[in-house]
Amino acid sequence: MDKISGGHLVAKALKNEGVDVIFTLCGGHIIEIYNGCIAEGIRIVDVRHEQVAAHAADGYGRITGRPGVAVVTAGPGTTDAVTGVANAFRAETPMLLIGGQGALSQHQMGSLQDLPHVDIMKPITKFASTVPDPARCADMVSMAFREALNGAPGPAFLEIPRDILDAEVPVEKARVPAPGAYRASGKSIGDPADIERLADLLVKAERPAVLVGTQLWTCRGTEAARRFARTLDVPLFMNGAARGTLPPGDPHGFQQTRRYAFNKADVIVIVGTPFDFRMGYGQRLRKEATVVQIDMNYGTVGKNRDISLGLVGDVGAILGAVADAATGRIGKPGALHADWLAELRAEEAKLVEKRLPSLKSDAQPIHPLRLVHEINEFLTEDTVYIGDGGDIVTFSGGVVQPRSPGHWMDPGPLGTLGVGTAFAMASKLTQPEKEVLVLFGDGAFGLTGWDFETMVRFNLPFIGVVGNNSAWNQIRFGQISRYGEDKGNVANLLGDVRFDQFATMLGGYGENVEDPADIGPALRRARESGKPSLINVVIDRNAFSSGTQNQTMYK
Ligand SMILES: Cc1ncc(C[n+]2csc(CCOP(=O)(O)OP(=O)(O)O)c2C)c(N)n1
Ligand SMILES: [Mg+2]
Repeated sequence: MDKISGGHLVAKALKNEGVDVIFTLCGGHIIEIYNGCIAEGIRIVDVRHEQVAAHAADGYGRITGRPGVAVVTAGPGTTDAVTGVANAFRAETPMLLIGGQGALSQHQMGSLQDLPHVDIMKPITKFASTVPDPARCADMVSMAFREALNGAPGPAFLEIPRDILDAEVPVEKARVPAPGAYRASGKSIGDPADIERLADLLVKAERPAVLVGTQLWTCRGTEAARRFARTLDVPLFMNGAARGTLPPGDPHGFQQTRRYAFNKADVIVIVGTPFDFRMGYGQRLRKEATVVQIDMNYGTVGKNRDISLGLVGDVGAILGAVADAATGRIGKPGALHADWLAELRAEEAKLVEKRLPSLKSDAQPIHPLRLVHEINEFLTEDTVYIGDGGDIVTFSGGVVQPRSPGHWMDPGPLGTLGVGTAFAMASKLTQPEKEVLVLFGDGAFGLTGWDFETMVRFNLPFIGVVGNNSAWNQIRFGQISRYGEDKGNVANLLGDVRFDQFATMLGGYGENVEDPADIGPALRRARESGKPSLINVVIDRNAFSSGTQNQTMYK
């Protein structure tokens, strides 16, 4: 009778889900999973900190649409990964964390690295469980995937005790769900009557405004959103991973006038992003406006703010269906809201004009806006932009425009510093033909920066830029404005670290930049080096983004 181990069954289930790489840091509890991965041809990428493994799985989930998988050992391996799982939870990313555990036969006896992992993970996952039997290993991995992809996606956690992973069971005793046979499509459009209502609302609207968020990318709804915007002639604002849905310069794409539009609009449609702090909990929308919310998650619709209409389902499929429903009702195509679009375009131009001097500033230390402007100029259609930092990334939000959807990555609403290197790793492993540029804050880079070495070891070239103000500057602003200079510069100043030298020490490419004219050439040399790189850019510590100055994140 053929036998198979629990660890090998785990790998079989990963393979059936289309997982081709796991992110891990080794530990005695989990080695049988490695053995299974070798047998199944799944790549093993080993990092230097479990937080990075979890963030990389989060990144993999965002980029591929398939759950990313991190495998970490029991106890500290699992607790180190908590932040990565939590980040994926708030960002609604599908991922699976597998944690080791002491042998079931020694349950509660005080085995090495024993902790109540499932209890720890419960509040930050959609599903968390122990695997109680080797024959259930593949079955429970597929169960975890189904739960991770249920509605708006999120992380799942499985704890697998060492004796369960190591034990061998007869092959015919183990359930191994077949590829494509244990999950359903979630591409629903909700109530068809509501599709008609929304089409009607938008055709009759005078000043509509539409915001598309990360779920649009999760649903791969780019084409539907483009068709929706063009058919209904509505302005589209893009958020999170939906940035790039319309390329820069598109007549329906707007970046600077969101607040202006939300203050004046008569119909506002919010797609795939919750009314959380980024939206002022829904309070930054004109009171009298008709507000429509479309989301994958039933629990998000109507939360924090009353709405006129809610639709739940695949947000791309819904936008496509609304465009179809509207097509027959529109007279002259493309002219439905021409005056309103022209008004927004003029306002947009005014705002761009106003900050132009800072974008072009020759000041030293370098103005942060000059740095992000240079980065925006440098991006190609195939550059994935990753923001990992405080104020420097807030600056970039108003300037950097990715040329394609899914080419903007930020932590999401948990605001976790330290995602950058891991997201770059996930990107270069899954789409090596794409360039990756990460903008780090100097504080953020330090949190997980040792995995720069992993990028070197696996030959994963990327362009890293450290906006170096030797401070945790986004927090420093709030402290100074509240307590004054004397008591405000507390616990927020960092040393002047030469991150370019850190890169070269680890076998990468590095340059130090203090003159703004050198930013562009340094970026190009980093691109040409074909190595993981860090350009250390010394920026002005006393320039703050308007978002930080208004402390909008705390309002
Ligand atoms: C893991 C984590 N710790 C702390 C914070 C709080 N925080 C938000 S922004 C910020 C400062 C970031 O500094 P840096 O990365 O150097 O960027 P800068 O603001 O200086 O541009 C801090 C500490 C956080 N968001 N995440
Ligand atoms: Mg800083």
